[in-house]
Amino acid sequence: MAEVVHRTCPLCEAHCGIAVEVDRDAGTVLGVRGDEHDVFSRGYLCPKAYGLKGLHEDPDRLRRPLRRRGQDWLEIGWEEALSLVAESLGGIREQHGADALATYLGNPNAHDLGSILYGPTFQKALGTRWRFSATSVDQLPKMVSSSQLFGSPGRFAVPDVDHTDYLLVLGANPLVSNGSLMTAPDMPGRLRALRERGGTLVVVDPRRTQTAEVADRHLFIRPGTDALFLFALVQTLFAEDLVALGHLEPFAHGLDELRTLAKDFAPEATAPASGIAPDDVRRVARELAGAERAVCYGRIGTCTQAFGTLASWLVDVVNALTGNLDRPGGACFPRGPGTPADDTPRKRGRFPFGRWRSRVRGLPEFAGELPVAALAEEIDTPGPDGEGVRALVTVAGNPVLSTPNGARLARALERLEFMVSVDIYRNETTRFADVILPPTGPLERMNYDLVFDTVSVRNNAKLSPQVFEPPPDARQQWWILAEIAGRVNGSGGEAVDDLMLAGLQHATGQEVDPDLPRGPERLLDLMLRGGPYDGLSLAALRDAPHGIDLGPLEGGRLPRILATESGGLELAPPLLTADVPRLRAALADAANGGLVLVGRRNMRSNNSWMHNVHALAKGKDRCTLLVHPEDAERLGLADGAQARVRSRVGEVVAPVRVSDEMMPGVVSLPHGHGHADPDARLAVAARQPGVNSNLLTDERGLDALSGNAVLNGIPVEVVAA
Ligand SMILES: Nc1nc2c(c(=O)[nH]1)N[C@H]1C(S)=C(S)[C@@H](COP(=O)(O)OP(=O)(O)OC[C@H]3O[C@@H](n4cnc5c(=O)[nH]c(N)nc54)[C@H](O)[C@@H]3O)O[C@H]1N2
Ligand SMILES: Nc1nc2c(c(=O)[nH]1)N[C@H]1C(S)=C(S)[C@@H](COP(=O)(O)OP(=O)(O)OC[C@H]3O[C@@H](n4cnc5c(=O)[nH]c(N)nc54)[C@H](O)[C@@H]3O)O[C@H]1N2
Ligand code: SF4
Ligand SMILES: [Mo]
Repeated sequence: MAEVVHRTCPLCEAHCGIAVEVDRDAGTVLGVRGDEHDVFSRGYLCPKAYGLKGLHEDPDRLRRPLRRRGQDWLEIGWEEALSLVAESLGGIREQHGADALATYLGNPNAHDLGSILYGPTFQKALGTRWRFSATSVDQLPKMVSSSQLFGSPGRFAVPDVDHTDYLLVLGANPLVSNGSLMTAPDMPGRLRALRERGGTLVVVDPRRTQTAEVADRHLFIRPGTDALFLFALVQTLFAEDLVALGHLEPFAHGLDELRTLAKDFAPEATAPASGIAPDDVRRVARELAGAERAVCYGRIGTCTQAFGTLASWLVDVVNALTGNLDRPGGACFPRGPGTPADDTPRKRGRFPFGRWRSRVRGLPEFAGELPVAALAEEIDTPGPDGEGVRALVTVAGNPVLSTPNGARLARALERLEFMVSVDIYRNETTRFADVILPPTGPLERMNYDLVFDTVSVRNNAKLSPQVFEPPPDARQQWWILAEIAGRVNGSGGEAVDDLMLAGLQHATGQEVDPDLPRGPERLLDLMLRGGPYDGLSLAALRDAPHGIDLGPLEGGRLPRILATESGGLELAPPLLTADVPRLRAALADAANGGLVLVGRRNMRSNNSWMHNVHALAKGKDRCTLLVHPEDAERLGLADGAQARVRSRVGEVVAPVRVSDEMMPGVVSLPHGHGHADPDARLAVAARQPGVNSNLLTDERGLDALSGNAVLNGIPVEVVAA
């Protein structure tokens, strides 16, 4: 019998409300529709949501633990698998110390409440400081910047797209990505509404993206130079006396220093490197200052580049200087339902950075983790006394396809003494594991988007019930993580769960509801009840299948929610300003004609892992190299012909698409492809494998300040193949 379950789509940050029609008896999905009653997404959906059916029914999706025996893979039971994992990890730790273990947590962890809650505990339980994640190929620079400006790495100023009059977008393509560090289902509708109320959209990108196509103006920028462009905006604001801090005035520090620093970055000085004409810079600065409500937003393109932290910082600085930080229609701080209330006493201080360093290259720790660009060398370069990573646990990550110099990482994984992957597929990374532990699929578990509540363009809360009862021999992700954490330390998953419960009861001042089962639900209930909204609880969310709207973003929350040492807003924090000389040196790097590579995303794919769903993967090859007509002619590349792309670390061959959507001198290749590994079990993806763009990105290329990988602006040579 057909039934409809309302929940959110867990595939991207937009977390749209969906109505999943199922035949429970058959265990099949009959259809996926947008939930028009969802308080936040109001029926919006992108094509990926239909992929949930394919994902649920995919015969390649793993359902039981796998153990590698030479060339073969055997299904084994959970008890055997978990004992093997605990013994192997425990044994290596005993012999070589905890730092012989490493962990890598990938992106889908952020979309699963179980992982969000139990992941950190699991990492701590292993005792290693060699913790890695997709953070350092993503938003790490923004976190470093936020930690210095606001005192907390997870405090993001989010563009109030629904109320702004002027939106400046750098290095993001929300019409395709559906937004990031900006949870906003239906970006097409929201941008349309902006234009309809007379607002202006300006996009700064080396490619005329789908978002740029609908914008009022698009400015090509040479990759890696956003910090120069943003500093030129800052210089103009000071020079033309347009700085107006508004309510930030009494507690904003560092204004004089900013003014002094900006002097070297006048629009004329930055134009040769950035490619953005001085008049265009001044116009944007004046418009930002003149608009009633304006906001600047930067994402992947501004983070995964050589000056990621400076660019991330200057985005917030521009918003502050124009009086748009912490004000409706500007950049606001969402009030996450599962976060502590504003009046909770907070620890103030200088946020620690570099408390330990990676062994081989000395890269700094941040918020308890090391840059993933260092993972391969920490495995393949043993120290004189045998130091180095010998065992790895990956959880929902595919670093062979998603981190720089994937070929070196693949070779390194082969050397490990032991590897375990918690993952739903045997893919380019997990195929190196000795054991793969598959959790339930996304429709077989409840969820709550704890992370995205803190970056939503509208405060809201929604619970996602599980759609299907998982099969009896399936295990939830939180349970697997708790079991490993417990067993390596001689206890079990329940002991870990009990400790977490005790910790959260203490932190929230709430008593657990004894009727709730073990696991994430009862922890979430504590957080909601102890959070900023009276009356919110698990039960309240259960009564609201289409979500609860908690109102628009608010302004005026600063300085209350700041956790800096001074208690103020630090506009020129020393850790960041110390990196400005490096940027000054880049002024001399005027575009020299060398080709550089950037990435892009595609509407029907999701990083590296939805390519095994036929409904999404079918159709034309999307893994193409975009080349500007002038470059194509100079290089002798014809549309549709194959090109060989080379960088310092590797080469790939990909079909060319000649298009003037590219800035001359810049080529674009999407990441997440390259599914030709014969040991992977991805039958559909293998039919149209594409190439791995991270065979070209260089593990040596880092944003020197944060250690984040440079995935855009890679120097390459392109020749006809
Ligand atoms: N060149 C280049 N590289 C990039 C980027 C870029 O723009 N350009 N973008 C970067 C960004 S922003 C990110 S976030 C990273 C992503 O990097 P990763 O997180 O390493 O990679 P994903 O492709 O998201 O892989 C997700 C993995 O999780 C598995 N999986 C999916 N759902 C679940 C689940 O519910 N549970 C478990 N246990 N496993 C699951 C999938 O099978 C897959 O193995 O890639 C980065 N890499
Ligand atoms: N369909 C789909 N949606 C996704 C994902 C997916 O893989 N597919 N991945 C999800 C994830 S994990 C994330 S983090 C988000 C990312 O979401 P977005 O940040 O919107 O990412 P992209 O669409 O890759 O857009 C990045 C843009 O930066 C540009 N760029 C490259 N280098 C530079 C530069 O130096 N300066 C400037 N100004 N621009 C530059 C590129 O041309 C590209 O247009 O998307 C999420 N949503
Ligand atoms: S935009 Fe698409 S993938 Fe993202 S949550 Fe909505 S339906 Fe899912
Ligand atoms: Mo990401």
